[in-house]
Amino acid sequence: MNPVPDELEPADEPWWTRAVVYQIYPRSFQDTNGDGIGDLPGILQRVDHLVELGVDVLWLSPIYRSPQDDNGYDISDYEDIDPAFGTLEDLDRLLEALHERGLKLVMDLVVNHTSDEHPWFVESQSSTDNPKRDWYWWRPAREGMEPGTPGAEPTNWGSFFSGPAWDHDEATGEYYLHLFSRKQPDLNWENPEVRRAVYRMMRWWLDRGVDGFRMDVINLISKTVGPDGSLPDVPAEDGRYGQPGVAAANGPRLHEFLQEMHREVFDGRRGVGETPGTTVEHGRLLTDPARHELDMVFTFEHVSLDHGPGGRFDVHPLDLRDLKATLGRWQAGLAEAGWNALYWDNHDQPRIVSRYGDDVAYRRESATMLAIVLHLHRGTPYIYQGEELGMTNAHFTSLEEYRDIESLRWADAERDRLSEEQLLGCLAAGSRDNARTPVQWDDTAQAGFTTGRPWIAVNPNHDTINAAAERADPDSVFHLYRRLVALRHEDPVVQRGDFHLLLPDDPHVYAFTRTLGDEQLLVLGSFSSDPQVAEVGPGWSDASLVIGNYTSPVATDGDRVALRSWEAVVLRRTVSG
Ligand code: ISL
Ligand code: CA
Repeated sequence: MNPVPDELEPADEPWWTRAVVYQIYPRSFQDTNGDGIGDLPGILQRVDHLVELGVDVLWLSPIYRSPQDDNGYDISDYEDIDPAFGTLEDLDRLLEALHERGLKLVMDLVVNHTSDEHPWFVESQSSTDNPKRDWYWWRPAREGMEPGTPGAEPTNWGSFFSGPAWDHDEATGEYYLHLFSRKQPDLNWENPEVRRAVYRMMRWWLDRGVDGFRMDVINLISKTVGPDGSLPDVPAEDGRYGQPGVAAANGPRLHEFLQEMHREVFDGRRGVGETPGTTVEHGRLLTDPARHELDMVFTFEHVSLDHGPGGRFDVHPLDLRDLKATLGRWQAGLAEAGWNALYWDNHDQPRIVSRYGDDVAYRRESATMLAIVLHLHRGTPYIYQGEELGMTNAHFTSLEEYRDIESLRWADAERDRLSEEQLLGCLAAGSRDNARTPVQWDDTAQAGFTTGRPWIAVNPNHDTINAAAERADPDSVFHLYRRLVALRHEDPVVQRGDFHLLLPDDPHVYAFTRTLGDEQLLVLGSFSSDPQVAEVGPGWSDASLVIGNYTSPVATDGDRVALRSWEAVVLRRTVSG
């Protein structure tokens, strides 16, 4: 690796331009007490895995007290730990262990909604004149309709988890809004008391020592609401519920709320926003440092390109040209101001190697190619637990194996329309549970995850795909990820170089350059099992190899680079001004 000269490392570059984040879904990471559920002591026990990988930040999916209707994204106490995961003391111990090793801790912040068992909602629900009534979205039935009958909901918004986004409350006769499950009522951010309560809670965590927040569906906190408090219907087929996004996301007060949060809460500590359905233009406004809103955003566009009209359960083959165009647009749009979060996998996405790669014949090659391509973009890369081991989709074969509320509710809703075989096919391709099977540590009975019965089945392929095997093999997915993390730390071109997309029309090769001063990197990735030739133009034949996923040298011939099955190469040259 090139040493980093001081003049190339301006002091005003924020640390996350050099950082890699690791996401843990605690429930599936490491169990220590045999109840089959991963826990905080389990993370503490495995901190060395993070250190070995070299990552800088740990993002923890929610560990707060929760009825676990949506695996912790339904919080009933923001200032306590769910007993399934441990105690506040366990969290403090983990925080200390991370800080000792120079890692930061980012907590998941779920404040678009709470659990219906949160005391705020319990109060809000108790009567129409309760002081907290207005903390949530309560509305009467549609005019002239009998409350509780189909179609009488205040608007035609559908829940992201199937069915209407409104639930009828018998006791007070009104409906409350829940964009996710009925146990996840949406908070009303229009109410300043709600915002103050959230900021107070965030400061409480920062005072405890955490380093920042990943903000769940943060662009849903501002809804399109009329001066009289009315909420609009959305486009939908007659008698059906529509996608609520157009009315419930990216509302007119989003930027105002985030700037207020920044003023009230942050003192150098940071926030990253999860923003489904956000455009590049929004992304830039949200992350332009001059605006003091968020430090980076997760986009969903590049992980929705293989979805048909039926969404995540309607999966089609990827057209690589769409992927290049999409990520290229985000790179260009946030080039001058703003910052991208880079990811393939998280707890909501099927495993990338099973999706855009080939998890059968070319698992190692395609997993490493995908890693190289992603990590060479401009932005902060995220690694989701197991991705660094080349873990694959679950390949479940019966409905009983599924646990995810979104998957189960969707299957219920579609049962009349689709055969069991069709349901299973759609779930196998699209279910969030694909990412939620336990981390495969070794080849023993439950993959080293638990001594008990895991809450969700361990993937049987742990007999060959596991951390112990990956660690032992110098050419493994794991060791490639280690090299990529080191490259991000050391190479200013990887951190800050300008991005330029090449070969936009090539259906099989992903190609781009990164340029900083007179240093240029060429990144090539083949999305094919067949040999490919990339027409890269003159001047690369003497370039040096920075990183690749084959051990033997790369073949360059004049203006062309030959690529083997799922091969990725990164070349470096000096360009004269
Ligand atoms: O398509 C969607 C909305 O456009 C959904 O996929 C949704 O945006 C996404 O799943 C949001 O995810 C986050 O919030 C959910 C939770 O279930 C997920 O696990 C979390 O990552 C509700 O809190
Ligand atoms: Ca446990």
